[in-house]
Amino acid sequence: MEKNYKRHLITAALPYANGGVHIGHLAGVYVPADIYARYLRLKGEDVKFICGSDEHGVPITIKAKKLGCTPQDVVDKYHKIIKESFEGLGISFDIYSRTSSDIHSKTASDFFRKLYDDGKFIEKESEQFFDVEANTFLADRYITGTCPKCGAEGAYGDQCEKCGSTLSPDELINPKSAISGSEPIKKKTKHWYLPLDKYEQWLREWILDGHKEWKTNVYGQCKSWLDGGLQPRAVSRDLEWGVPVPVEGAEGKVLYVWFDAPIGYISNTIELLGNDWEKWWKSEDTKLVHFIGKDNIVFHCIVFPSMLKAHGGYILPENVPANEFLNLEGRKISTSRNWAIWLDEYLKDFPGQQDVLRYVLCANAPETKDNDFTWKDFQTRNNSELVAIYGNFVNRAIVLTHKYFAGKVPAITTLQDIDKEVLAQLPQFRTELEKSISTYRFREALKTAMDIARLGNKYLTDTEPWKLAKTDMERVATILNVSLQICANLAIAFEPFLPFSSAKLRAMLNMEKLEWNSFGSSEILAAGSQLNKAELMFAKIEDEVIDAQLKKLADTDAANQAAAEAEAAAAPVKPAPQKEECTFDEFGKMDIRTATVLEAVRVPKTDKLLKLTIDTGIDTRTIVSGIAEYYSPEDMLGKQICILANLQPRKIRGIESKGMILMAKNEKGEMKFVTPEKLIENGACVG
Ligand code: B3M
Ligand code: ZN
Repeated sequence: MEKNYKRHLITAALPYANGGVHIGHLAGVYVPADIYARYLRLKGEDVKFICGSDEHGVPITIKAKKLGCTPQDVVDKYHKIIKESFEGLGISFDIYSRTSSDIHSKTASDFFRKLYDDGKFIEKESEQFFDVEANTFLADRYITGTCPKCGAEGAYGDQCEKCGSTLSPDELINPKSAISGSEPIKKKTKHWYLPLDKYEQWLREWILDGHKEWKTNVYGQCKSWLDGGLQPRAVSRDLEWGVPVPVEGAEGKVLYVWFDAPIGYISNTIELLGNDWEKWWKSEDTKLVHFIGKDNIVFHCIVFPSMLKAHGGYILPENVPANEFLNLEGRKISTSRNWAIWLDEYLKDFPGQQDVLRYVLCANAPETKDNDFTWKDFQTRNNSELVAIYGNFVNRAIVLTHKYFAGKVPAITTLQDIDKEVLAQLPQFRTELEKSISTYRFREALKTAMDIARLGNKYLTDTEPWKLAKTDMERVATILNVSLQICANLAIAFEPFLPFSSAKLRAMLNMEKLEWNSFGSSEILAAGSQLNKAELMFAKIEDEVIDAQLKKLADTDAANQAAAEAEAAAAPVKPAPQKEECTFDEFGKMDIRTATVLEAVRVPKTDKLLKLTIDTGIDTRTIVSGIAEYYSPEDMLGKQICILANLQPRKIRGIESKGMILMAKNEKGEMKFVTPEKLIENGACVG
């Protein structure tokens, strides 16, 4: 049995303020969290929906360095973009603050200090990479080198972006500091560790025994972490940017970003509520739910709960409904390759169409597995679901009411069976929706809401009130009353999902407010009440609009490809490793001499071969050489070159080749022939 909670504290992962928000974030975290928060508010529950920017961590300092500004500049810029775009999409946070705020710094610092004072940490010295020139310890991301797995240059100390391997800085070949470019040394440094191993047993009981109802992907990840055994985790870093470690002698050290960020949920609640915050975090009748993406599961299910447990006095999350990932047009979303649809750009490109994106992202939410967003599907869902089903039904009901009853809700005279059947389904829809939403199955819930519109559409098609208008106005009145009651139910049912459309519909129906409690009723609109003018809720999206978006992606793709090619072209070519030693005698056996090309022709039906007639000083002979990709016959004509004269003759394409042209060849396969620095007679020996 679900406990009776007095309050609902809902958190959504704090986005890193080093970039914007894209559809992957939205589908995974913010749209479902917002649906859940809106639903509970509509039910009259006491809800606080908390979020903010995550403004610490190494990637932000790297971005600042790249842009030549301060980390604060970076987070100021993106905090604003993120906050405004969330507002634009109607994500209804009660607060969207930031972790560079003073309240946060104090809250995180006090939290650490309490754990420190209570002896909950282990202090440990370890050897870390240190940049002597820049006089600073190096975070894993700040060390680059050759990937030990794939040989790519520029792999980071935590990951190779080329082959995707997770690395530790010690594994890198030729590690270099990304700050000064110098070779880092190892230096001792002290850090504080949270001994997660000590919480393992407790976590097993709390999650594996106590929360079997968690989503399988979440439960499964927790189980595999716990089965693998937990290790103490460092909660501090040698870094300038972050919340300073509040311990004497800890200058130059800050809290690890994953230690301070979840405390951001608490500090943002404090900022929102002042002294009233505690009952939201410390009272057993508050239900805490974290909405996150799957890459954050360990931090929200294992690390943060252990921190809360170590601190004492805090409640724990009742659920962590993490989602999987959303792909874009069949490919993984990548911020560095700009393979994404950014929320701020969407809002500019599709003004007034926030609900279309909300609808498509919820309908496709990666709840149980990774899912794909395509622009075609976006168009189809808009045109054949939002426009053709929901919008069409509402429009018909309201327009007909204006036509036949001057926009006044007509009264019911007698209900026929078909009317009763339709109305009887409304409370059932409510029960279904409640069940789906409270178990975090938002796609299913959205489908149920759409089924109400489907029902309405079918009802109008079956009863055809426009045909009855000449003969039976009483019947028309009943049908339209029923239809309008369905519209009112739709306005409520869809509010958590499509708040902009619900607001429009509510205005058209002249409903004072939307309340979940009225959902299921067939008497939401009083007979005789006046409707407002019908307005279009959704507009058809034309092919050109979709094509423009697809072109944007194709351009991104082309730009990425060009950049990759330019990078490959600019990459220094590594020389081949030295061959095995040879003796002086072995070398002396080779007859290398100068020669001049007298004739040159392509070997027919080959791309690579030239047949060269050579004056070697001692004879005129034929050599077949695989240089045609780099030199045309005209290029070679009359050139003085060097040859290996005493190479055993061999037949190439039926032509006897006596000797070999000496070419300098790099690892990319590019070739240049070797030539004496000044002309010399043919047959001069090289050695
Ligand atoms: N900023 C990671 C992320 O955006 C991180 C979440 C913090 S939640 C406390 O994926
Ligand atoms: Zn690699």
